[in-house]
Amino acid sequence: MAELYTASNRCQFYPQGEYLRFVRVPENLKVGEEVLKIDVYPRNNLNLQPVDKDEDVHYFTYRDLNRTTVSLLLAKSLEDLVDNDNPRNVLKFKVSCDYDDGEDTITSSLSVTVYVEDINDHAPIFEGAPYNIAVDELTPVGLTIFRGIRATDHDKPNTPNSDVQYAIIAGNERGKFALESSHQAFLILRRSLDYDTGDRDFLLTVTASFISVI
Ligand SMILES: [Ca+2]
Ligand SMILES: [Ca+2]
Repeated sequence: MAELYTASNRCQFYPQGEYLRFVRVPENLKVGEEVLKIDVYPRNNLNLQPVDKDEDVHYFTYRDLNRTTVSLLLAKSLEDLVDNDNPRNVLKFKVSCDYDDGEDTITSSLSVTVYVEDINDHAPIFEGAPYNIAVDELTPVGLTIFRGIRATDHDKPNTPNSDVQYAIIAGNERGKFALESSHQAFLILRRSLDYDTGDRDFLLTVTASFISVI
């Protein structure tokens, strides 16, 4: 009887001796979906607590699966964390439960570090398009005639998911224009223009795309 009483007031995480769990989840994990399972039994007054930043713990909740196991679930969307000018990749919290030795309540806990992976879920968007550019026919070949083409991609900054590549895909059949590079969409005059022979209107189509790393 005494043993049963003790057991029901203990808290034990498994595997024993492990105090930190690391898990990777995609940013598009849905609210209510599982982040990870934890074996903890017996357990008393299980709860989630903050570690560094108070707000981190609000992204998670848990559900009892059975006597031995709980499922940690996503409670709040992760979508805005990494698709952000100041991306946050890591959320930390701890799972705690109480151990009552008959005199004192001792809390034992397992720290959880969640790494949020960016998904390529934004396409580049041109700013200020369409662009109208007037060029003098006497403009020397090689001159940069427009620096205003710019597209932004709201995926995680400084990663392949948000890097933009530019290309002229139509309207440049006579090769009059070029972009400085696939990363720098400065428009350069490649061949001389002659208004009298029909160089009057060019409708250039420029695309912006993310870099495929496949
Ligand atoms: Ca993207
Ligand atoms: Ca993203």
